[in-house]
Amino acid sequence: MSEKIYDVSPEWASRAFIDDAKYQDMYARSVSDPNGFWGEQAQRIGWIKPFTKVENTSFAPGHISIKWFEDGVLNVAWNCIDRHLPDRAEQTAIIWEGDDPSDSRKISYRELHDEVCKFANILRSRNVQKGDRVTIYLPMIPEAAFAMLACARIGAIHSVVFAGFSPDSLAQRITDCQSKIVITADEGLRGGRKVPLKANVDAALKKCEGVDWVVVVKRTGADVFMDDVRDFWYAEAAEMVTTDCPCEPMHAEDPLFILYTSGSTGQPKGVLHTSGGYLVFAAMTHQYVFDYHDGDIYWCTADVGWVTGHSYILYGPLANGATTLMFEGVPNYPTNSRFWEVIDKHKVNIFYTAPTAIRALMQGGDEPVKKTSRKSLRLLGSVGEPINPEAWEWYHRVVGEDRCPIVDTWWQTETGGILITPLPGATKLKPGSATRPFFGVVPQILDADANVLEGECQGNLCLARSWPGQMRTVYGDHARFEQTYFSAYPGKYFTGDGCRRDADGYYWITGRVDDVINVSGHRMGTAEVESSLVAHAKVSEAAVVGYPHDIKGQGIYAYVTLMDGTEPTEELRKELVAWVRKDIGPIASPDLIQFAPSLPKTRSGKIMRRILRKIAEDEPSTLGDTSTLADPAVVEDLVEHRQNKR
Ligand code: 6R9
Repeated sequence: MSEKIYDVSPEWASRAFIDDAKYQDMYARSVSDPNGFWGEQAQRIGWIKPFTKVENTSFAPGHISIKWFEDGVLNVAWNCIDRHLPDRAEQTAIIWEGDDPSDSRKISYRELHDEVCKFANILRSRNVQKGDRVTIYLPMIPEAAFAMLACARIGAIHSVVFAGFSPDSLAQRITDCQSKIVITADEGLRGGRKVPLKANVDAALKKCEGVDWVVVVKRTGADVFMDDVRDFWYAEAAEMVTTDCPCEPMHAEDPLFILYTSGSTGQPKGVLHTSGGYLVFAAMTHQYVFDYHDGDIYWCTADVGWVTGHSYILYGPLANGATTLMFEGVPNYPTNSRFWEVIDKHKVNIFYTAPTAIRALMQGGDEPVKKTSRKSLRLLGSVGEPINPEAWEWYHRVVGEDRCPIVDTWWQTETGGILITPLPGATKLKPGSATRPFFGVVPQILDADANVLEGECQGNLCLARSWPGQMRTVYGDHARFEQTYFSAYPGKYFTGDGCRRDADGYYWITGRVDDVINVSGHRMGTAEVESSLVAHAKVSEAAVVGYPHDIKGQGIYAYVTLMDGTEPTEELRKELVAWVRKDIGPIASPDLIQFAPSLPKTRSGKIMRRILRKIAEDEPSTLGDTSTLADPAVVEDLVEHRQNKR
């Protein structure tokens, strides 16, 4: 681990909202008087009816219940748009930068209001009502933001499905939340390549029922199939509606959105977030972590299909009246300089991206960065996976020219917003550490026997109490919520992450300790990839683990046992990769497949993943205890035929 420490510069300590003394004070108050603290923080947003109660939460086994500001009434879209109209109607709300560098657009708060109202009226005209679910399968175009805010405006619950997911994955998510309407585009455009979104929706809808309407946004102008009854063009519908759409008053605990995320077992879970607490938390973290001041240009490179896009492209920034940049493209198109060119083009001050992108760009050397100015940059951020100190140093030295602090923000889909992070005016930085807890966050590190460890230690990361942005339930399955997050360590929320705390009380996230792998910052359940593989006629058994990958952080390593009599050929290997890619989506494609005559199992038939992980990581000397194996010879064969990293 890196031992370097970067002090807070005097300029940062004085310009930032929070310096170290203020952090200490506010943190102490946030844990000693959470009701007072959060009651005050909640005043940062507008309430139609003020709340009288702040926290009402329980992590008690059998009674998991999370409510914040529960008798308050608000509307999230009003807070993100209408509230700003008196002061900043002409200010840019969204800068949209297209895949093609010549394609960009600025949307003011007034235009955002009009577009969102039109979209909301289209939904209302199709009988979408408060509480109905709306599936959004869109590329990174402004209409994705309009659609999400339109749902929030009328109280519908959006479920955004990342546009890289396959028809089957989309169908599964539509079915789980019973959406009656799907919003998509003719095609997406990324890195010069087209993605057949409408065709994917058509394929998905062959596998699920109950969808009455498909709204299609024109992006590329491709000639796509349109069902006479079910499908209609967004632009045509938008001509029939007005730009006036009253906001639905919502209770703080009314759902805002569902976002599907992978876990250690079974199919992806619908993480449910509600209105009041989520918005307060997204807005507050956005302001303090990025030290967002009026007039700043802020860019988060995530996709709106992930939680980072929800909280830190859309809801947090817009609740703060910010200018937020939305980027349709990829870091290396048309060249490796694209990110830095966009920063110069739009004078970006705050830039938030993922370690996988940093590592990929770092491989291209310093020149593509150095040929750009980046003088507008003031702060850098990282999210999605642990950032290795080498990538951190490069990001700091080359991209930020030693002048921009880096906020390494740890959080999850489930947490709604950032929980462990430096604050740029308050926290000394250590490359690779997410540093200290945000206000109201009480991390604990536990050992396997559920002992809470003190001081310097390493173990499993739990959160001892609730915060307003916490997920409320798994959509339609509260028992699964309790089982997944509250059963390993009763009375605490278990994150699924391993963590070390150093002598300064800094937290170092070491990665997932469950059967979730983090590929390029995207979560993938090993069980999902396994069930896709075994669905192939030639596969008898499969076990999937993660292994260290230079760019992606983790790669997907699949051990596959074939049906008797099937030849393990290169061709079949390719076929299986393509199979999973088609079944789940490109992010789930195995990087390496090892054909295994059999898998290491205990005498009771359990696959010993610990051993498979060690082999994939090329650490056969640390296999540990193999005495419980039914057939120890299996391991030798696996070690001998281990696939090499590409
Ligand atoms: C926001 C987001 C969550 C998982 C999380 C952890 C990993 C995220 C991290 C990080 C180390 C960071 N993770 N940020 N690990 N340092 N700064 O990524 O949500 O897609 O749900 O993933 O990502 O393992 O548990 P999500």
